[in-house]
Amino acid sequence: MKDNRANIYDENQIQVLEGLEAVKKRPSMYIGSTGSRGLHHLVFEVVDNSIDEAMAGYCSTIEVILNPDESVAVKDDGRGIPVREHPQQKKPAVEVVLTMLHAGGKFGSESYKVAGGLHGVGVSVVNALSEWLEVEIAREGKLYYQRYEKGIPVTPLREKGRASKTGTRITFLPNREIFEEIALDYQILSQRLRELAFLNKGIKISLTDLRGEEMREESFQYEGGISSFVAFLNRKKECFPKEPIYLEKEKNGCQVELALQYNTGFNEVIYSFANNIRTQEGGTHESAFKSALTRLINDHARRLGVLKENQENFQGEDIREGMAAIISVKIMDPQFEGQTKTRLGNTEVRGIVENVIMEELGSYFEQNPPVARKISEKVHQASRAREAARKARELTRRKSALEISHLPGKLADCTSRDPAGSELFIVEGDSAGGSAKQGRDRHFQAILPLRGKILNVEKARLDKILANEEIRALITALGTGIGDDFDINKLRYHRIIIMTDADVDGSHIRTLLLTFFFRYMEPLISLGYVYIAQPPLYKVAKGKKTYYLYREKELEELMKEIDRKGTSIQRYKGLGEMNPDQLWETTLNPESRMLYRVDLQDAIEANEILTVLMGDRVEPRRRFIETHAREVRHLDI
Ligand code: 0RA
Repeated sequence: MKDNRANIYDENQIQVLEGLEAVKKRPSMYIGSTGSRGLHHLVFEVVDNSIDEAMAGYCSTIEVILNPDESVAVKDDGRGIPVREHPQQKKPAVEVVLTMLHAGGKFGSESYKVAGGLHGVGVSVVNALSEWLEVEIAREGKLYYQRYEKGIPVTPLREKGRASKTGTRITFLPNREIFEEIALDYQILSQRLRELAFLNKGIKISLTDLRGEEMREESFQYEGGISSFVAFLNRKKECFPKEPIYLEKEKNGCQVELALQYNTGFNEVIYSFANNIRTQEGGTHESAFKSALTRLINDHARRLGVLKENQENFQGEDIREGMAAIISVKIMDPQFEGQTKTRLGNTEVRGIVENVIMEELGSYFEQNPPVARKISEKVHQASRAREAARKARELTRRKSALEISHLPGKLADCTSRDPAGSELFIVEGDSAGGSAKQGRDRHFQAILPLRGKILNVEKARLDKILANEEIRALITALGTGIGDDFDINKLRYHRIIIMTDADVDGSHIRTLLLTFFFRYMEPLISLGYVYIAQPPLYKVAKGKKTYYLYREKELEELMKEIDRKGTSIQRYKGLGEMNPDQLWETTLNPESRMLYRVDLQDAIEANEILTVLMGDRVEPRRRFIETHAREVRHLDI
């Protein structure tokens, strides 16, 4: 943007707020962090000043040079920072710019410049956080020089020669006492400088790295601006139109630029910018673009007969499928809002952008009917595909009485969302459940405690079991639905581990669960997703050593091996007797636990057992449980 007004800079206009002590004390307040981000921010801060010169129409080349001593030079061919004495401060204006916070004073509302967010804090912040900084200015036929250390001038501003051109060179070494690391990353700089070159068409920005054995250099200059940016984003794809659609217009002091191109993929990529700052959270410019585009495409699709009278409008997401677009605005006083201050809030921008796009893109479509038709047809396809997908989803999503959408409250879920690595422990009793919740590895182990209540349905048939709250919680936790609606692809854990006490009640609960899985979720069993945890039967302590024993035979063998003197043997009666650490060590930890994988035969047996259990004669049932409760089979996986 060429600023044709007379040179209205006046040393008076630099407003002085405060010195640099505050910046040195709390650098993160000004540059976000003292890590890599903050470090690179220093360079971008200086570059932004040169870009401001370019946006005002006075600068066409910016060079960034990384020196072997880790200092960095940013050189531009702008007007040069003013050097005459500042009337209030009684020192050269450049010194005011470099030593006083917010001393930018570039006639605020009359040129586009970066403001708000992390940007626009001023070069004085860079000076404050540098071990040293040297400035060279070519202006009014002379060359000026001044050096600073930690933000304090160590030389006066000196004339050191004549100059035929104008411009500024700022060279600085970030202060090692402030930054964790002062080595700049070539890639980070290169990426942003390329972006700035796209966003400010025609400006040449170069990056030279003199630090390594071999010099490295890149130069960015795009006559096509953001149109080249879109072509760059789509460079590996098949796209249309061949040249991205590009429009640019200034309206009410707001400069609007849009570039867009479709590719044969399905992703939507929109990058929006305000005053060269990426607006990650969008804002008024981005939403205005989307709604204008939706309206235009629908209008044209109707006019071209792609959309029939009885059909509904295409939706935005169909219109943007496979689209890469950049929307960039430059305005006087950008308001950055949102969590990360990357949403443009200016309300006046909405109407301006909508208007510019309706007019400019509208006339593009009118002048290029084949493009309008091709886009309409592509959107039509996207819309049909989406509709088909929706119908398919609905068919498989038939609501069953048992479908509960949110996870049960007592489930302590794992953080991983990868079913293949996730485990669900179904734990008997609240106390063992509590220990298991504390002892587990919450990344991949989920705990669902089951109350004894399930026992009360002893005599009930399975439909009653299904009505049981505990079972319902289990179904929701698993995620698969049941019966006809069962969908193994929705299973949330590939190991479902039943963890009950080695007593009569435990065995009963296990039998009920296995029968339930067998009848209603059979694939879980045939695919080998169901396991039975094997808690230890004994804990034997001798001196500093502890043995956990999982079988009677192991106890016998151990007793033969070791001296019984000073040995304590504890027989575990239930899971509740173990503290969380012990439970982890013996039953949860994949490195040390024993698991038994249930097979179809087990499930069939469980089913038969249950039939006996549900019989009316109490005696055989009791005997049955007692004999089977002690039969624990072991099979390591
Ligand atoms: C204050 C006023 C003017 C320009 C600048 C600062 C300026 C700062 C930097 C930092 C790096 N390069 C820069 N170029 C310019 C306006 C000067 C005028 O009206 O002549």
